[in-house]
Amino acid sequence: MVLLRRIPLLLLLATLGGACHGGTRGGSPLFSLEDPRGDDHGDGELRYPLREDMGPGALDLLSFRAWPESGGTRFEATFARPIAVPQRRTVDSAGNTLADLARLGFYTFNLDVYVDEDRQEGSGRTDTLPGRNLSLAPGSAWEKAIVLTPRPYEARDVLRKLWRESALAEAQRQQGSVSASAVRALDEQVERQMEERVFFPTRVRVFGPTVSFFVPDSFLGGEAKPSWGYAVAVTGATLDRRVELPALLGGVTAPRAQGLMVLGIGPGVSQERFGGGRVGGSEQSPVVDLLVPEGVRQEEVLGPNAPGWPAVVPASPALPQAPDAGGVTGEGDAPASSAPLE
Ligand SMILES: [Ca+2]
Ligand SMILES: [Ca+2]
Repeated sequence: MVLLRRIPLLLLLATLGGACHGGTRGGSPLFSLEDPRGDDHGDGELRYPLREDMGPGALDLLSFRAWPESGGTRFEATFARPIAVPQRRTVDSAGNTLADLARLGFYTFNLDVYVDEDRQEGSGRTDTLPGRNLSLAPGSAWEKAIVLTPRPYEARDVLRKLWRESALAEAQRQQGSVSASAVRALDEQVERQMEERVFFPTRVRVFGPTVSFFVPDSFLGGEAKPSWGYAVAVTGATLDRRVELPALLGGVTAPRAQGLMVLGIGPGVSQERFGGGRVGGSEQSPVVDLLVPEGVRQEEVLGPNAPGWPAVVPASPALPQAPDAGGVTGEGDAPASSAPLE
């Protein structure tokens, strides 16, 4: 399947030359953001797990772009190294192969994109998805989240469950007990948030170091605008949905915070998670790489005294994009973002 996908891409590349990017149609990008090479180290000390398929560079985001496509927007992320392809080796007792579990053509990472459409302080959410342990700055509160993950349908189910649990826990904390009808109302509220706010792409292409994914206008309310804020983060992905059962002993301990398909971080080194984590303190963010605006340091945003994470606005006044986004000049080479260059 991968091979079949590549053939038309190569033809397109040959035909359109520099005008074509990673399998999208020709033309100018809606916007283009760059991220430094070699900063796939979280707060500066994060280390990759001891795994052959995930070494330095694997989750190092270099660029994030958006292209117009019929009925929506095609986003494109490029990493420093080719994306690991799911192999046909058995990975669980049911006989599933990695390729069975990760059908979209990648399995090592999640890419979260939090979109601040109105850029109004106090409008939107500042939390991130479970397990990212990161908060947006108040001025970057998001309306929409796009979550590119290897198992989108499973991820959706897990997010629904986690959001329901946290809504119920919060209601219990405030009211003591919660009636059946109130539980139903909470579930409906969570369902609305899932529908309106979160999108899990399933039209995905992987090509070398680049992954592209389609997001329909019906979700974003139109094509992606350079005047919106984008907060983009890369995490390591997990494929299973094992549920921890901390309450078996004693039944009163609070459940450990669970993540959404996310590989955690801890001190030392490990095959199971990222290493180099801090000892003590609150839950550390396992984010490996993220975009920050000029003047903001990724290592601080992911550090122990994390300030709120500000989104990047591609058309920020500091570095305005060319007014004619549909022009032919600079095709495939849109002005760099306000993100710091190397
Ligand atoms: Ca990077
Ligand atoms: Ca970065």
